[in-house]
Amino acid sequence: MTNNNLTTSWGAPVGDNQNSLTAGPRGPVLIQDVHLLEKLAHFNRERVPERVVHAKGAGAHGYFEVTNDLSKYTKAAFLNSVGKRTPMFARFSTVAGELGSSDTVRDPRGFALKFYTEEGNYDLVGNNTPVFFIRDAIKFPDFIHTQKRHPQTHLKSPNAVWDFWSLSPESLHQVSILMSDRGIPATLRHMHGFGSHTFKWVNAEGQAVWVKYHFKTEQGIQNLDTELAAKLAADNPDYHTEDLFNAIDQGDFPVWKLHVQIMPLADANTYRFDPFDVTKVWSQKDYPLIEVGRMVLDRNPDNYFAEVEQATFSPGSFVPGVEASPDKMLQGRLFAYGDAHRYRVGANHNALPINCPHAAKVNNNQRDGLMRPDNNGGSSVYYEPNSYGGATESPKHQPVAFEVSGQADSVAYDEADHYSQAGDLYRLLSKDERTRLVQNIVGAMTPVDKDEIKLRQIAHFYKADPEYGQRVADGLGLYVPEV
Ligand code: HDE
Repeated sequence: MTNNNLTTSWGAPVGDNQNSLTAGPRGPVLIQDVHLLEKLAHFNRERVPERVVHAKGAGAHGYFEVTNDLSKYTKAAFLNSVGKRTPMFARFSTVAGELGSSDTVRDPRGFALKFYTEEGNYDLVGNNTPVFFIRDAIKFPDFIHTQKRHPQTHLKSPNAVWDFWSLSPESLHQVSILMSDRGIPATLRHMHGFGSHTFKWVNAEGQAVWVKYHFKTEQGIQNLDTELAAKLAADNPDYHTEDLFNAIDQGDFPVWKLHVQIMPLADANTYRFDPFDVTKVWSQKDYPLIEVGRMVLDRNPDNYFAEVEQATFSPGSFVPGVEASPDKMLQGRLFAYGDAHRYRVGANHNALPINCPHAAKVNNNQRDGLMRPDNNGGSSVYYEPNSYGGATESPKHQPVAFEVSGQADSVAYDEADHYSQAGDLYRLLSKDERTRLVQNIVGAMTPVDKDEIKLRQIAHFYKADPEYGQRVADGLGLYVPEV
């Protein structure tokens, strides 16, 4: 029976954990109290940098089960054969708040999924909304600056938020979703999830299609009203985190149904708008939802830091059968996430238990780097090509070739319609939902101290739907000159 001695990090038993080693009863403390030294030093280093966005989050383990075999569209093994189950880990998060911020803020929710497939880990790093505020990665740091704190006051700045959005009209669709009831989900179990971007699926014959992912909550959509959300933010800032943990702990496992929209490759050239523009959804009349499977979360983390804080998801963690689309936001993210992980968790972040591919064997020539926790490849061959039986490339897993053309240039999206889908959304809402949408916007815009910003934003609402713009203007007590 192993003893239960308290030990140092080098495994030596600790004699006294209550009293520092001192010269005489009153000290001074002796520097040779190595247990004291180590304990204080490690305590100083407990925090790793929090995520620069999506810092506050909750995670859970589960599985994905195929209910409809789509191998005609993708050769991804985990999506083939009905009944197949793949272990997975999910992390849900807010966007702008710091690690200790409230769960019940008005904010998109991160919906990050890691599938431990037999062909490597596949990460789908989406949100609970199908679109995003911007559609070029180059604008992301500026956008997030407006969501964070003012550099002087260290306070949130409605001026910055609405100045940026009113000068970036492509944000209108996502702003309308954010300000609607869906902006504050009742729990993390009662919201949908989306891949948001367009991706490419490739089947075993090398034929490709474009694809969009939709995770529909089986719990049903439920949202928090603004007042209750504000109260919870004060009384229980971890309300969503607690709800997810308790639901799973009590066996009330949340389930999402995965559907996809499939677009034939050639349609991208003729569709009425750029299908890679992540501020837009594809009409489900044009590309209906096709069932794929179900995601069940049925196990809580044993340790939050080890499994949730150290989890690293990347939109670039593709597996055979899933590839990138030219979506400029997705392209930017293919760099950003790996870079963030190397900075935040270290170059060997994928060797950590939560991130390592349990169902596939890592076999490459990456060696060394800070905190390498495994045997670093042992004495195996450490370069390629080689004639000593080392890892070899497998040409059949080369991403499918595709045409690229055009001048190298910095060009805006060829699409100036920022309004029709935001207007469609407004007209889709019930009377009460519209009233709450307008109230939320008026509440958020009232502190803005420049009418120029307010009027510029109202003009966008107005172009989406005249009633939408007029009601916001009335709420703000502003006269809207003919737009
Ligand atoms: Fe993120 N995003 N993002 N994002 N994002 C991060 O990665 C980034 C975007 C999303 O639970 C960061 O590890 C850029 C869209 C989620 O760990 C960072 C752009 C969508 C999570 C980053 C975007 C997301 C992140 C911060 C513009 C939905 C949390 C720390 C191109 C489709 C994942 C980190 C988790 C996290 C970069 C836009 C969702 C900085 C550059 C669009 C769910 O790498």
